[in-house]
Amino acid sequence: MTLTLFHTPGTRSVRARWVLEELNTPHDLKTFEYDGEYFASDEFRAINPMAKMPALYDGKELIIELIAIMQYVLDRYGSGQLTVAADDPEFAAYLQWLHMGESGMSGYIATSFGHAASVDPYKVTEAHDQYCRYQVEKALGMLEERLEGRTYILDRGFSAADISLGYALIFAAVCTGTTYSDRVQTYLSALLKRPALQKALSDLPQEAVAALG
Ligand SMILES: N[C@@H](CCC(=O)N[C@@H](CS)C(=O)NCC(=O)O)C(=O)O
Repeated sequence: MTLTLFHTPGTRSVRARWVLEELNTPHDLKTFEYDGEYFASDEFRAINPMAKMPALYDGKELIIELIAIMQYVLDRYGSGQLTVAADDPEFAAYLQWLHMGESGMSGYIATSFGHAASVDPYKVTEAHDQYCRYQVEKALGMLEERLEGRTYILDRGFSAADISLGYALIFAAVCTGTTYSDRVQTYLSALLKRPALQKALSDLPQEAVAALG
């Protein structure tokens, strides 16, 4: 087996698991509970020099940025599934929402989550926390508009952009107590019905997963 995913339940690596499951791509899964001290150790930094999850190895090749991991798996192993070609009319929307889930949402959600945990070095100022929450609120407003008349973010149906966004919605609900409009909640509930996502969340307490809708 060439692909090895280093994963911590509930973290961004859920997206990597989800895409691998959607594509049915064989991989070896190495699961670690979150442990800041261990992640900072030389042993773990030999796996991921950034001391974070996720990390994907393809043989000796290491990829650590989540969206890059998704793109790598899609382009190398996906045979065009769940992605959009550059000459397709939905290409711009695809890229936009693929990245919105991480850069426009998860990064801010992670800051607010770390702040709420009140642990150094993740504590920020109240003003910065409010700023992060406001960024997520704006992204949710755009999502609300985009989902009018759509089940998934693209007209063609489910894509990797939904994986990016779906995880951001789960992350915000679980870690910052964010609640959603009926339309966004309906979208999240449709994503939660996907067997590949259920598998990617199977190592979390199932009451918490059920509470997501
Ligand atoms: N930009 C990275 C962020 C990765 C990241 O921050 N991962 C979190 C888990 S979701 C982590 O391992 N945090 C540990 C830490 O920052 O100490 C990506 O998109 O993969």
